[in-house]
Amino acid sequence: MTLRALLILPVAASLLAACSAPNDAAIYRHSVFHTIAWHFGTLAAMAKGSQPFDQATFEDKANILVNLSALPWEGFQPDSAEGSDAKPAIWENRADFDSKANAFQEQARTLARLAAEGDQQAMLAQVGEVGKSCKACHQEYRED
Ligand code: ASC
Repeated sequence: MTLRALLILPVAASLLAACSAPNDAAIYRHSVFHTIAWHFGTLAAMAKGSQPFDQATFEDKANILVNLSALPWEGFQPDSAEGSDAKPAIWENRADFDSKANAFQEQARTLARLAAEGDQQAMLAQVGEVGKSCKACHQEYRED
């Protein structure tokens, strides 16, 4: 390797990293969304019938979801779309994005309330409503 190549490589590598690697804010929100998907996955499996219904587990997961649903939003910092699936439209339509984020949190709170009340049919139906509120945002604001 020539001296020139040795000098250029680190510069090229850092430029490439700046262009394509997710930034810390994106890594933060991705980790929260993955954690949400993990817990929601159990609820969705119960709603689909691919996992047996269990009241205690359902209640536990619904409460976890309420707490997690408040967390991703501070990760959508200005100029943090780079290297992620977040569409620039988030920052162009911030009020709409925020209202969809709030709708998801509201649906999660309803899920936890229904879980505490213990009407199994209502709880399982509400899983679908939570899923719809995830999807509403993904359709407009996430690259698929
Ligand atoms: C999930 C997950 C999503 C949502 C969505 C709901 O578990 O990872 O993106 O639910 O599929 O429609």
